[in-house]
Amino acid sequence: QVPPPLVEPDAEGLAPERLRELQERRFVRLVDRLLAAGGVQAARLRDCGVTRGADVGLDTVSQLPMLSKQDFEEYYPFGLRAASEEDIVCVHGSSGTRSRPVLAPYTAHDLDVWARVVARALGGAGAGSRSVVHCAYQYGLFTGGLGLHQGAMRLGAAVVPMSGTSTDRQLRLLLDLRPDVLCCTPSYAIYLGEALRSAGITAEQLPLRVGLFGAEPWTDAMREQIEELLGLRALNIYGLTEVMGPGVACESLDSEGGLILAEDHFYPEVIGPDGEPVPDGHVGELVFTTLTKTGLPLLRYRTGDLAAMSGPAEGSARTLRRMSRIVGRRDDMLVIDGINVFPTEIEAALLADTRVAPHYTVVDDRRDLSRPVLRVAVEPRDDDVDAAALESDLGRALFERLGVACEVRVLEPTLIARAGNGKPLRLVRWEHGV
Ligand code: ADP
Ligand code: K
Repeated sequence: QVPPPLVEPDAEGLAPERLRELQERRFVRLVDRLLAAGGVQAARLRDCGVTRGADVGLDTVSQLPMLSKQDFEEYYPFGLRAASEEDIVCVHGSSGTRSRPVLAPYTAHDLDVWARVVARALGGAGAGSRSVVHCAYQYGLFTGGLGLHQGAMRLGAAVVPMSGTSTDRQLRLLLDLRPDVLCCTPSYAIYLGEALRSAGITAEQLPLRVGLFGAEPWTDAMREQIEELLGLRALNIYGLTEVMGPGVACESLDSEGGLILAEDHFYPEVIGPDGEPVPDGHVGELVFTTLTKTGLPLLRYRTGDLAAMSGPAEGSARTLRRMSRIVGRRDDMLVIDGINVFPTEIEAALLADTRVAPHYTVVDDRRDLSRPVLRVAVEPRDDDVDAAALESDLGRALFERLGVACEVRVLEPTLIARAGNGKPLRLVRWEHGV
């Protein structure tokens, strides 16, 4: 099989030395932009003795300050913005901690770069201007829907913005519009596949050839299941709102299981627990520097996502480096249906209700791959509480705060499992096949 052609050969096929030169140049300009914008990133650079871009280089990037999700919380809503108000053309967001969403303002230039990296990802999956892209990521503040949407249009494909429309309608348009490309979360892909199967539609009747699935962690077991249910090649797409959205990295048909990083725009580092650089092939935390972003340029943003880096696939025309799938998180962030959920947020929602005792357990239940469920068990303060009313009130409060439907159970006092130290087990992960 012939590998799909490059969408941006000048970038995707750059020789390593040329890439490095480009990254250096962009990095110096980024630091100048950050210094000119003022704000916390400029102040931290000055504290390190950096007063102009020419003071820095990628060889010494590890000496520069890092940024984390806490900075987004502290400088909410737009304290990290570097472009003027006139130049911001849209805002996206995802969940943060302490009920403050993570907000990302984009300039027209940023949206252009984003569309281009997503177009590359789709191109690497074999899509082209004759493709029909069925986009079932959520449209809205979340970056998934509109991110894939803009990229598909940039490629010249026809995108169908399905978002979270009813399953019946998803199936109908899959059959009637004959899309060759499906984009959604991997758990939704399994859900759709099972729905098709129950409707008596076989994979052979479907026109789909390839899918870009991401926004949440998944495994090779899920990949096999999706490929079998839908009769397509299932590829992994990765990104995060802070850095851009989906398209930061993506598998291609010829990338052999690694996700090709758009490292001409997002300079990657992998660090260990003490911040020290981790060599290729070893897992550490991904840190990104946005080399070209103007609305929300980030110097050394700690993602919390754990992965390993490697070189390009042997003999591939795609010369940018690859990262492994995300193998875990540094913190205890959970991702349910693509939505990031922090256990501290669950706790805050529960303890805001005075009927609830400070003993609770959150179960991240992934036994059914197509329907990950967050189960929350609480103990009431008083025995005579109306359990049904409390369950429905807490379910509503959690949905409002997290954007995720949780299954809430009020248990008898003392029923919640305690660890050796007598404290409740706060978080339990219940994996598929366990
Ligand atoms: P997105 O729209 O890309 O999901 P968010 O900002 O809502 O952006 O969430 C980003 C987080 O989602 C990442 O930091 C990571 O933890 C998780 N994530 C996104 N894509 C993947 C993927 N392909 N595999 C594993 N985790 C992913
Ligand atoms: K996510």
